[in-house]
Amino acid sequence: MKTVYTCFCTDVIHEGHINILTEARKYGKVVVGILSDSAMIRFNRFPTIDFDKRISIVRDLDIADEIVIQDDIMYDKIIEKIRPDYVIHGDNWKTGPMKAIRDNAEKLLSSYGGEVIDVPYTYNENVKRIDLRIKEKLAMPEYRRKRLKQLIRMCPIVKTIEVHSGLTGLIAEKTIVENDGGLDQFDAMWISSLCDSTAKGKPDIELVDMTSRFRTIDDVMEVTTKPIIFDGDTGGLIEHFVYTVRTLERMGVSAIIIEDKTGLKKNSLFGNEVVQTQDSIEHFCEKIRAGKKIQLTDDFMIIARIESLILEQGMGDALNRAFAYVQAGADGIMIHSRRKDPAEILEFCDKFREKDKETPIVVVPTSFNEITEAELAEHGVNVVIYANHLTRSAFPAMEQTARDILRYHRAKEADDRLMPIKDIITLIDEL
Ligand code: SPV
Ligand code: MG
Repeated sequence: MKTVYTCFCTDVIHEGHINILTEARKYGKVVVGILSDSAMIRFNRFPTIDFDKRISIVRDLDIADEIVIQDDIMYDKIIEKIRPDYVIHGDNWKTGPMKAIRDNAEKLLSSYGGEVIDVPYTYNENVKRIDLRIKEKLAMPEYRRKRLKQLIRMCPIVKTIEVHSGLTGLIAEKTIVENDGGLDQFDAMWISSLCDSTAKGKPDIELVDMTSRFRTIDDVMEVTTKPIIFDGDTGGLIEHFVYTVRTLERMGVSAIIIEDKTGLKKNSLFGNEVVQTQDSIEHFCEKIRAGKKIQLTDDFMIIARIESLILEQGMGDALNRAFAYVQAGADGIMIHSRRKDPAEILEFCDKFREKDKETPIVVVPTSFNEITEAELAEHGVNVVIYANHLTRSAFPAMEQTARDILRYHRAKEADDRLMPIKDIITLIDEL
């Protein structure tokens, strides 16, 4: 009896899956792998039901002879374990990022005479509707809000990219790459005060008011499902901050990061080149406590951002503040630096972790950009934020186009570099 293997990473079984299983039956004993949560989030979506439930929906079908767990996106370990004669999959994995998975399976199978079977992928109105419902569920506030905490538990490091509009939200949502024999995508989105202000042509001095910042969140939320970390600047007056927390929590934002500065806030990357005042520990703790007291769910996180290294107040001050803020109820600590060398960030993380193994640490490696995610994770960092990179990549490209049109008195020279019109008009999915 031959063995046929297929891997499922779905929350809902539909006719496409039944079709694969029915086909598989024709070839022999059917083994179904259920992809683990941590592998699923690297190339697919976040699961809307838990792992045990995903196993039981396949078991209830009563078609599989055996159910196994597949821990990795790539098939190396599972093929070594069960040595199937065939791996069967919908033919949608012949193109796009999933092609890397197919290539991997085919290569492994061919080493001992096994084969890949591609069955026509089922995509009809019904499947489309199911797909859309899963996406919509993931975008609902109660599902989206708690996802950052879930990701912090599941991922070695939560990868977060700056967004400031529906379009940049779509880039964060949909970009998947094949790299180092795996697939990868961003886990979360950062609504940066710098980039939200810059997109409106305004300085990053808490000038763009909260109503307008909420509007940006709404634009992003309309077209995405991933969790949002909101840059709340100083959080403003305590009396105002509690309203901000309430609104963000209701919208389904996962976390606000507030920085321990007071007065006219300027962007941290200016450091001491401009006048910036650090808040007192007592007052900032009061702000954290007020925010924690007002929130209604356990899902929402208030993350305290420490500016001591930016303002050259020393490592001792940074650590004192970190422990005080955690004591006041902060759900995470963001430590910032504008040095190119990550040494002070790593020293902070190591010293903080000596005493606190749990509280999530967030870093923003804009200046110390040579350090890798794996190195940060080794020092206990849980969330990495690429805080301004989509804005900084778009601006020079747009400026170059404007210059070229002025220089050549026509658009041809610029156009050759641009996204084709056909691609732009089909970029956005329609319902
Ligand atoms: C932002 O992105 O607005 C931040 C991070 O606050 S930084 O610009 O590095 O201060
Ligand atoms: Mg900011």
